[in-house]
Amino acid sequence: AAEDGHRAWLRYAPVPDASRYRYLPSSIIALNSTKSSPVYTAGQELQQGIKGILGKQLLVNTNGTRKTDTLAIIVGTADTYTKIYGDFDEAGDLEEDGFYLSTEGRNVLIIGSNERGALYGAFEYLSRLGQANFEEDSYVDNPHAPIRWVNQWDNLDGSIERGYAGPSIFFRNGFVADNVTRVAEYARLLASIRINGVIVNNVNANSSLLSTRNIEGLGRLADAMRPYGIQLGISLLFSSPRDLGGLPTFDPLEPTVDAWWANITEKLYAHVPDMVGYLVKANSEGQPGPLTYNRTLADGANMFARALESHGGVVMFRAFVYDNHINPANWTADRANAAVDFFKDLDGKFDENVVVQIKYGPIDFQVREPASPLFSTLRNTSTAIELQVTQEYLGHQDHLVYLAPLWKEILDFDMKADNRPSKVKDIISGGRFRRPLGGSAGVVNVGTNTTWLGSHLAMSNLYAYGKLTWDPSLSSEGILQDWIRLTFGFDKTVLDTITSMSLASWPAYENYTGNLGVQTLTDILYTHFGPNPASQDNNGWGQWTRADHTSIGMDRTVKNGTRNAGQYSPAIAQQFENIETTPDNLLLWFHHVSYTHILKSGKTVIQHFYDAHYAGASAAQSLLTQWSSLRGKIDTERFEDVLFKQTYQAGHALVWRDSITQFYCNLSGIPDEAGRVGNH
Ligand code: GCW
Repeated sequence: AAEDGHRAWLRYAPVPDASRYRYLPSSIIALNSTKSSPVYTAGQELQQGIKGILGKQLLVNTNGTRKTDTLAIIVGTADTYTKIYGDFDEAGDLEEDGFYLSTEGRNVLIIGSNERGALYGAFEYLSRLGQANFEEDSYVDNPHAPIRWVNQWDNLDGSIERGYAGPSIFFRNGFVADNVTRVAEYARLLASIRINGVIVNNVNANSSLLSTRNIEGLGRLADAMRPYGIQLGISLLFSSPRDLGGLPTFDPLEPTVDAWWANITEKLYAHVPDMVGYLVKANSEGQPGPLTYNRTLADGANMFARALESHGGVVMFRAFVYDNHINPANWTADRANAAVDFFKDLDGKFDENVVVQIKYGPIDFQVREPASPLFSTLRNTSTAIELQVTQEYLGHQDHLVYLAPLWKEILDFDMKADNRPSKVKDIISGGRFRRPLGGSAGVVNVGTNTTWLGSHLAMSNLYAYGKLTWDPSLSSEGILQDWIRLTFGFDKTVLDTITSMSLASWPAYENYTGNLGVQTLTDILYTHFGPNPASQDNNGWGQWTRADHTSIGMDRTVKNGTRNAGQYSPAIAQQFENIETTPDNLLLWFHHVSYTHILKSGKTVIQHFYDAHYAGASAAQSLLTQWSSLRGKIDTERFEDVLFKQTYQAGHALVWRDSITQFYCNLSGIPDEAGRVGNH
């Protein structure tokens, strides 16, 4: 059972009704594959998976041969396939990283547009078998966007910023780890959800990553991930030319600085020939950047773009640039304005291999935010969305919060640029503004914990992240149920219970931590864990609620506030400017209102706070009850592990409920109509 956590959704557990499978090919042909290539990996994976799921040991042949007298599972690239077997009809429909899967002919065909696509097809086939889906079918599956990366915020000393699953699998004591077993296993998990790039170190980067020893180490990490079609990338510290290189400056327009980066980049490619690129956090939260020299953020990004260009690498330049010392006494100051303020005049000034990586909302991974207005501001710049699998503001993996519904709300949000359909998902794919690049980055932060994320149930978020980067039209529930079957098996009660728990979890968490768009009312200054509404205001971080004795909320209107609503396209701006057309769940994000303001529901704001916090905490009790009902239906180890977490969440939700309701009761002096708050 400990193994089950480790193998996550790739357990390859036996399916109950394997005999329903009409026939099983008797061999696997991994077309012309050499050891360590993704097609070779696909062959091995198919062998291992079919052994586990159907109990049959198949031989793997790594040479394509025209004659197949026996039925075979043929896996390979379109090129190799056509050379040996001739054309197949769907060849023209394949896009980069896509695949064709056919289970209805004589042979099972798994044909990738490239090697990585072939591996994705093999995982797809195994996912179907693993869920006892034996339907005969043929289809092409292509990715929604080319960039499907994860970011790890791992430090060289082995700690992980905002990581809740133990120390790093990538680094130890200042260096790249010697043992790369877990790295390869992580790559395998990621490949199965069609992730193609991993940034291995923290965006708050360290220049000693670029030491000779570490560059060699990065080569080993890349070697460990390459068989899974995963390319390595790194985060860079902007001031490295000075800090590590000993130059007097790190000015991006200084030729010696340019040359320094070109040289380091050469060195990196010598060890990591397929390095995917760089991720850069500049001029944010104390990080150095081009603004230090009065250069623009585009000057900074393009410096890395030049160094990477001839190698085919991409620069992910983060839009998370803001001043964390803004003045709360200024009614119109607003951190939420920062990204558009910094980037709007730079649109079109970035090199072609730069992608601006934008957090989903204008502040910082809160339980509820509107989509960032930057998505519709940049028209001539490629963009990607940054999501967080690690639950920084969302309960540190000690609370169950299934995040696919939150992500989908953002991805499906229509920015109405130029009054034309402009869903965030179609902007980041490159489609809406016809950009060559785009996609997503998910901050994952797995660690050495055997469960990867420190919680069995949190793994649904990693699974869903990958699935949505590939196909954002998938439903939250559909993704979840695939994951449940693959992770926990076929018991109908288990499926229904975990489904109901997961789908209730984000609304519950929002209810007991921060409703009406007020943000997660957590401790802003240090832990980002547990209730601390008092910490939001009166500091330079700008995650303000503006709560006083009579009123609450950020006035982000153009007419009277920070003008943030005006950063959206006119149709959306008008909607948020106007209190009547702002949805209740974003009311306090955009408006400053009295506690007695009447919501669309007919309740006052303060009564909604009380009711929602009680409802949320009660839903958290129900998560525990529901999980408890699964005793005996899940192996003891995973059952007990999750039971412990759910017990904690149930208790912590009460702490949240009471802290928040008491805080606002004290502040407003308005008692709870139901008499639950204020009289003790
Ligand atoms: O909100 C902040 C996090 C930091 C993080 C930063 C960022 C890596 O609390 O821990 O730093 O966001 O995204 O850069």
